[in-house]
Amino acid sequence: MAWVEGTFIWFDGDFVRWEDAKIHVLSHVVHYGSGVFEGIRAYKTPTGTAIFRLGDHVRRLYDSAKIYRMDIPYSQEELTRAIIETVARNGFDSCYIRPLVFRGYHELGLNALMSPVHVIIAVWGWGTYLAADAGAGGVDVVVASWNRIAPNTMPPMAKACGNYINSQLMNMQAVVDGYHEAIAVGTDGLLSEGTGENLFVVRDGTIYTPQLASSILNGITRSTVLTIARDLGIPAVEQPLPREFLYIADEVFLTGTAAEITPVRSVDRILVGNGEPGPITRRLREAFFAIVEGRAPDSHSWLTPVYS
Ligand code: PPE
Repeated sequence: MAWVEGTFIWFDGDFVRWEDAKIHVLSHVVHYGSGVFEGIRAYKTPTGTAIFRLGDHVRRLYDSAKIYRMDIPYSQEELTRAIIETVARNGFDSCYIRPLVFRGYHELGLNALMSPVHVIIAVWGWGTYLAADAGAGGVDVVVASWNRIAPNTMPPMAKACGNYINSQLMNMQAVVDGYHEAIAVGTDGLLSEGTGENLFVVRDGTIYTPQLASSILNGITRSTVLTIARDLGIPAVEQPLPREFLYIADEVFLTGTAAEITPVRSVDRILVGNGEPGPITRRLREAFFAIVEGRAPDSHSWLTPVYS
């Protein structure tokens, strides 16, 4: 995936140069994973750069912080403006945006409440996330031998730094064994999600995705796909899904801000359908990119212009 550094990072209200955005090695977050973050994309549109579903991402950031008792020292409106300014200041046509709220340096020890809360916003160029050929042929995934974090251990709905140590175990297993990505099942044995993506399965013209209680992040691309499916008249349901549903699916795809809509070519080396991206995946991808790139009407008010 092509990664292009930004120039300025917003750090507690000021812009600092990329190479100067540093924290102490004894910051709480470094030792205990005590941070929450977002991943957002801005796209090039015919009328200028626009940020996709900015309000929903900011809201989820505040939800994640609330779950972890972190008081963000800015209002949602202030942070929203800061995100727009950071994109503008770095001058990208399209980019990935990473707001991060984290506990900083005070004293170590598990009591998190004493550490100061800091906020940064970074942006960078990020191309295709999962594999160079993801758009064309799709990715090969494996069902991980690790389980997804369970609901009463670490809350999956909070997009917290520490959650991703679980994702890393699965992703490393997949990559070392020659797959592009892993799919997690929950401790109940039912399908959950990818390491950084939500999961969709298509069979007989209906779209299925695990429900919120299946240890998933409440993905904004997931919600976008469900909404587009409704708009296109494709039936879509959220429900518990057994693992073997993947093997008999007509189509499987992953969704995420970074991954966008990525077709899955095989699961555990079993081909999905005939191994080509299916018609529903292709329709959803086309509709998704038409909206984010400003080629279709923004009927759900999902785009925030950066330069207005
Ligand atoms: N599940 C997980 C665990 C997850 O991390 C993401 C986003 C999603 C689902 C999809 O959510 P949404 O982006 O709202 O549609 N993963 C982010 C982090 C990727 C990374 O490598 O860092 C992302 O896609 O921005």
